[in-house]
Amino acid sequence: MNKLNISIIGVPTDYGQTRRGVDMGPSAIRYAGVVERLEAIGHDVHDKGDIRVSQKQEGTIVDKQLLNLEEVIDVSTSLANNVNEALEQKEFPLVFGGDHSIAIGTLAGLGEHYKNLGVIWFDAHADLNTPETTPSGNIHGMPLAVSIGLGHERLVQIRNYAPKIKPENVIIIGARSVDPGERELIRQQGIKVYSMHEIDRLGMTRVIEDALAYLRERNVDGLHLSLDLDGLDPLYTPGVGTPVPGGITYRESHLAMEMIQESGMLTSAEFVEVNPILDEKNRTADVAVALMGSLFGETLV
Ligand code: EXY
Ligand code: MN
Ligand code: MN
Ligand code: MN
Repeated sequence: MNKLNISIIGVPTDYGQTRRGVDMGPSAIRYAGVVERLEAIGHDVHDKGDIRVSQKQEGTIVDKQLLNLEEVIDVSTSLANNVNEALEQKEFPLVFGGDHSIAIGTLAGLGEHYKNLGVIWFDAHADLNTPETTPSGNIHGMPLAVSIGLGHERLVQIRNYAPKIKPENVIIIGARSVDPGERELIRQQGIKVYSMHEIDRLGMTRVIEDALAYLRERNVDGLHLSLDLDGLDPLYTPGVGTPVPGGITYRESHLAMEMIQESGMLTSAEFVEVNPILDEKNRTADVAVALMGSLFGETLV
């Protein structure tokens, strides 16, 4: 395990969806002991605290296809600047949500530093909706579309460049709730998806082996893990805003983390959608921290 200089950035936002509580995700993850856990592995951990999330701006026009657009733009811009700064200081950005719309900011902060960034999107959902295809208007269902350059211009252009990542460098793992518009985009853009069906048939070992081999063939110069805790089965992570039964098991997710760690390819990560209000005690944050232990080299023996 090579020692990392980890920079923790909290993003206490719930603007990407409508269920209260996910803005307390960063506190729940800290409460679950993430700093001590990563230091115990031997890493240098800098908790940079939370980015400032503005109050809901009253009186803005409500766009039903893009709820809280102004607030999400603000959060994404601030987060992108913080992630960019962490990279400039040669630190490893580790971002805690907050709902999955934060990935717009994380990827905007990462994108300029890589020519060919690989992304593993661990999620029950594809998060590939656009304002035209979204069934809810919730921007946490759009971050992957925005990051490949599709969606509202002011989200796509955070930090004044686009796209942040290339669709052929994205791999979605755990999908089991994908909307019609997202299926269309997956086909059109050639995005690689290992749904729960593939995981059942191939097994997680083969899925991760194939995924990492695919990214190596694409000569990625970095690997970002965007881990949505709803990718796991709600039996293990009940404290999420959009739970979908029939997900990834506790051990399969640890195996995935351990294999990503062994690959030596990981350059940044974010853990999102922890909602302590919907949780049983702090279970979902505890799982998130345990997964980070495996991702950052905690040995089993
Ligand atoms: N696909 C649905 C929508 O766009 O509203 C549900 C999205 C859930 C998004 C969560 C973060 O993964
Ligand atoms: Mn340091
Ligand atoms: Mn998601
Ligand atoms: Mn999800």
